[in-house]
Amino acid sequence: MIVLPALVSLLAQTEGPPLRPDEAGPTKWIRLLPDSAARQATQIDTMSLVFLVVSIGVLLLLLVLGGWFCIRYRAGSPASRRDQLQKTWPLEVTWTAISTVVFLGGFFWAGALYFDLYQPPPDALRIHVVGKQWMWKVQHPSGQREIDELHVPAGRKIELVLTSQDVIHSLWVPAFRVKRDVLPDRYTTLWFDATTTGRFRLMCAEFCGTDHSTMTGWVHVMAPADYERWLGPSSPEAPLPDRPGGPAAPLAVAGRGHFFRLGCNACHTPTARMRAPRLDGIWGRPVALRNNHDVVADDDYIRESILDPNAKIVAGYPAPSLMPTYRGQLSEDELSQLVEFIRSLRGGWWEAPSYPAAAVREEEDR
Ligand code: HEC
Ligand SMILES: [Cu+2]
Repeated sequence: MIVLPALVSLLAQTEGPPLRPDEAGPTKWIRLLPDSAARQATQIDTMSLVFLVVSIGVLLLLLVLGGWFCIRYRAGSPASRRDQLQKTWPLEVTWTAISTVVFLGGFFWAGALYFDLYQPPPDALRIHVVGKQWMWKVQHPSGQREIDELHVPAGRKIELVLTSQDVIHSLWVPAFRVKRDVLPDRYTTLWFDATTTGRFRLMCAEFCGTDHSTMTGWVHVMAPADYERWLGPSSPEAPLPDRPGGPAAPLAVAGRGHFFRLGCNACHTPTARMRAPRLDGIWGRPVALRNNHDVVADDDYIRESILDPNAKIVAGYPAPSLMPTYRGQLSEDELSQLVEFIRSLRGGWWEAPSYPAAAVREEEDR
């Protein structure tokens, strides 16, 4: 019966100041769960607690009844064995119905939570994260970069767009109760709604080589005003990304730099001479393919179109594709920037100097 003391300490946890791993001080009780610092965390904890209580209830009922019958009807006991209950329909139907409702209820509850966790809301702030042996590289929409640190505003939906530049990793933030595999050659996403400001561990949860255990960092959840201050002024006038010493260019502006550097503009600008599909407005929309299927233009589709143009050819264009592959010509970071550029075209084509800071802000506010 190890669960009972555990349950007590779990309940006790909700009182008192939250203890952080980096905070020294006497531990008042055994900590079963890490901090709970996101809306998702509260939902998941509540659900786990209810499942735990229901399971313990059923367990206790069976144990008590089983034990009681063992003793009362042991061999040689004088207990009467005459009035045996016959099968009754009302009883059968009642207990079957109750357990069905309880367990199906749990199924739908967990299912709803699962779908919520796996569907980032469209108005989330998108931050790109690349895992590599053995660090996390972060790019904010306004161009700021950091390593093994992730600054986010509290009270704002955050979507992390994840990919790996080598092996499989997994990003885990225990205080948010979210974890997602980070895979090479595709994007996965993870989203959360941080509620509490503070510093919380983030780590790799998939053994990824010798120094896997050092692949950790911190999520800093800041008050929105502090986050704005932390971002600092972004400079959309700097069209060259990563100019040494220069201010960070917004991701989409950096991506636009690659678009011209790699010559995508020869085919894909609205005024280009070559025949190629327009990229403005495709984001999030279904694209009709040559093989009569439809595919929604999301991060993964754009990524695949760039690295492997023949994988999915747009309807009305010849196979093999006229578009060359760009595999090996872009780092993961640059690819994220290019994808963000194409995403930024969802509201229409824009020219470099006309991409104002206001648009970046608006993008972040959405
Ligand atoms: C030689 C002309 C050419 C160049 C250069 C070129 N593309 Fe393409 N691109 C095409 C053609 C033609 C298609 C349609 C056929 C296909 O799906 O492969 C296409 C399709 C695409 C699609 C899918 C569009 C849709 O409507 O679904 C994307 C995204 C894309 N290209 C991005 C890029 C990017 C980014 C670059 C630069 C790194 C680039 N292209 C360079 C010709 C080109
Ligand atoms: Cu890892």
